[in-house]
Amino acid sequence: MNSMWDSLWVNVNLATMAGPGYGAIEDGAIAIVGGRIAWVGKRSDLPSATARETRDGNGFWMTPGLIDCHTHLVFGGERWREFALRLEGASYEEIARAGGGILATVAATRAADEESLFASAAKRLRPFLAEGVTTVEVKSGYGLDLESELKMLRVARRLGRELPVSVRTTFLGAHAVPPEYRGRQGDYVDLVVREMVPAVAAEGLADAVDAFCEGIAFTVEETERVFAAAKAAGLPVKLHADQLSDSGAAALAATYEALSADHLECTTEAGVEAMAAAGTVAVLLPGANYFLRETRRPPVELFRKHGVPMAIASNCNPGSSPALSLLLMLSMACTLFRLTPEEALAGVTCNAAKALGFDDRGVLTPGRRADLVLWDVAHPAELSYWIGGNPCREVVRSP
Ligand code: DI6
Repeated sequence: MNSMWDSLWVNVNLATMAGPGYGAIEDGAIAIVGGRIAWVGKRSDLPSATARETRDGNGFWMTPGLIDCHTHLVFGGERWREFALRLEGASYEEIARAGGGILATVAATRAADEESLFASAAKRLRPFLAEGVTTVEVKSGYGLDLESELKMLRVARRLGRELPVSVRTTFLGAHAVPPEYRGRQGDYVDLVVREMVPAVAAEGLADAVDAFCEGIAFTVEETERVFAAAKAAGLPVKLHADQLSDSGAAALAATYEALSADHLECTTEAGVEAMAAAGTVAVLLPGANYFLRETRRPPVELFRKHGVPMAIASNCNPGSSPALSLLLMLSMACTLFRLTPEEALAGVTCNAAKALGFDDRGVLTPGRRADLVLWDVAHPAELSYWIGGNPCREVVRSP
């Protein structure tokens, strides 16, 4: 063989995430052509192709670029006062019902211009990028009127153009009922369904549609209307499901072949079975569990039993998870939810890719995007082990 590779990494251990045991290849090599992985294997099996550039991995571990598949990164203001109130005993729901919570952030986001929303979101995004995140999902849902929702989605798209990260956007108009529709929830759902979903789809600003199906948010029937509108607009769906109570939301998500159902602290076995049958990914958000001091846990044993893939995400948002570290979420997924370190890493690579509908990333195999991270660790389990610190030494991102 005499083909030419753009670059070749040697002296590197690979956690390919394509197979059990991290899909590990010790003393491996990985070659890149045109931003795609061209060859992966043992260094001893390297074919005799030449490379324009050969890189020494220093004996470190390499993983796929990390994927944060559930964030609310774009928002105005912050909510540290609520944190203090909750520490004094107020519940998340009580604060929301009193007009705080999501609606407080809606007011701040509506008031903010696009430039300042971009600046604050970019500031929050940078620590993720420094930790090897190469793909991030960003939701709207703090605008709750058409113009403000479009503004959030435009800012999210701009993050992907101006920072070294792929951005997937999700329209979350059904996140809360805005103040001007108080007492007229059905009218607001009409607005979401008739105007917002079609407009967002027409402008090409959303890759998926999400909703918050919960006692303090939208009912199963209202969520179904939003999902039907999404399907009509040709957009896949995701769902904030069973976070604070079991409303059968996970099963609803499965009925609509949702890419993912997220949170799931209160999901029952029937919901898990439905997700398994539909191929819906369970996105677990340990940051919210920790920050809200929630004691219920997502049914991890049932996800394993029924073969539902589990992803992990930061859920970065000002109210329930002001998290700026995806690696910390790996640690929390293990300590709080009892995932294994291998499951946690799969949760931010191959399974997070599935949760976003990607089949071109999340594993190190030929043909996939060359989104790669080099870590100064002796074993990939260390990525879930350290609390704080950042062993990321280099990020390679496919253009
Ligand atoms: N569940 C959450 O944890 C976030 N959204 C949702 O539906 C919280 C958003 C917030 O409190 O601002």
